[in-house]
Amino acid sequence: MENRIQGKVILITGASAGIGKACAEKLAASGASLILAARRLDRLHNIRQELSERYRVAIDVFTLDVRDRTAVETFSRQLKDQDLIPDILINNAGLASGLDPLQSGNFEDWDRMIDTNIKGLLNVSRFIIPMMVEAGHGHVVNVGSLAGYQVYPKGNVYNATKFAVRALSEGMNIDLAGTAIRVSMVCPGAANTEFSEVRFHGDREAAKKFYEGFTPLSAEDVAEAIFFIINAPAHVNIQNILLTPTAQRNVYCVDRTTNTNPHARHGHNEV
Ligand code: NDP
Ligand code: 8X3
Repeated sequence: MENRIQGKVILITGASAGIGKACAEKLAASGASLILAARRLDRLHNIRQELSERYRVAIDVFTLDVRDRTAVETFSRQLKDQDLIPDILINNAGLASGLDPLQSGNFEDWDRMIDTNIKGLLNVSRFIIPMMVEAGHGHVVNVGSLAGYQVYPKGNVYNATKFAVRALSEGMNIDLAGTAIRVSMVCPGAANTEFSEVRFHGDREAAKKFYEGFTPLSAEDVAEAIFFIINAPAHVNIQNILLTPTAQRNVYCVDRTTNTNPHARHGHNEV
């Protein structure tokens, strides 16, 4: 396969773990220059050191909370000042926080998810896309989810944020008609990252149980799909890839050899 990634400047939000980190590795290996952003700068420094030594590519790291609109604006100005105009933006930063029925939902969890997954994605897009428009080219990849297609019990607000990512991806694509800028989305099913640990507020046992009894996607599987999307020729826009573990046909149909999962007992992911 032709490598169209080489030499591209790629901004990845949420690059300190999971899918974002796997994208950093895959894209560095393909010769891209990377701009990595997340809140945990220490992790980004380690990733930069490891990848730049191994692949000899330029990597800039920035501490960034995508919820903080002023910080995102300052960040985008810094990029401009340093002539770091992203050819590709991977809007990956996101999380699930809590798993509660709507009627007893935790307000802080709601705010965290809405502020990160919807408003954070909007903040970054709002400041980065104009740079692409000015440059006359660009590609935005939004990380949606299978959870943006089907609602599952107690998923409520997380589901809503990922439905929103789908709507925003379509909206961005339409609004950018007439430009050369492509907008794509990747929608993974269950992927074994720190996602569940974050969702269960640091409860590693609960997180581990979620992935028991079937083979989930890995962060690298998702990074492969993103690579495929952004490596397409400029006239091709792969608008969406929905990928699931083979054992997961939809959010309710997961072929588990064990049924010890706390979600399964409550319906989500029950075969
Ligand atoms: P991880 O928890 O492993 O990684 C999440 C990343 O997002 C971290 O790098 C974290 O960095 C970053 N992040 C979270 N909040 C913020 C913030 N406010 N500002 C900047 N960065 C932030 O989870 P995944 O890799 O699995 O998640 C990545 C994306 O994939 C999310 O959008 C998630 O919804 C989506 N997804 C995940 C699936 C899964 O099953 N794992 C399936 C479908 C979609 P830091 O804490 O350092 O800021
Ligand atoms: C994460 C996938 O189905 O575990 O977006 O919520 S799921």
